[in-house]
Amino acid sequence: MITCVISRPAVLAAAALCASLAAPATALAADHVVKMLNAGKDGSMVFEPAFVKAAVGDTVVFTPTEKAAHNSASVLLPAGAKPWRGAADTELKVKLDKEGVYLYACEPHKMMGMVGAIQVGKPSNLADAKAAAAKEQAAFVMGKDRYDKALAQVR
Ligand SMILES: [Cu+2]
Repeated sequence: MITCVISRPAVLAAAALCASLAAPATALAADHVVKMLNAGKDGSMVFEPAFVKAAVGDTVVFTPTEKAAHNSASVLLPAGAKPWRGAADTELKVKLDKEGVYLYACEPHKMMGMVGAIQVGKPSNLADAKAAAAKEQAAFVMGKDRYDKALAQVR
């Protein structure tokens, strides 16, 4: 015969857990971590993920997961957005205040296709972003389709 005995402290702990699970979710702005890697799913010298879909007020955290003088610098921005340029192998937080498409690159490895894109809200400047991406990619020695692959995910 099995007897189920729950002590009073255990019941209280269970009740507290249920209360915390039932608490309404607060609408906090999200952080999107983008790793800077020497090698990733898409090859060598990559941002991962190379495409982020975010909301206005969110933050992208460029993280030097692997070090090789990686940084993140903006290449194309929606109107009114502030350019950024991170230091080598250093975490950089970029707050996304404006709607649109953002292109960025790792300055030392841009020629190797170490680039990425961010979509915030409506991609109203997508045509400009595609044109700028095509121009940039033409000069790459490898990873010539990385901006295209990132921009193909814009919805
Ligand atoms: Cu790099």
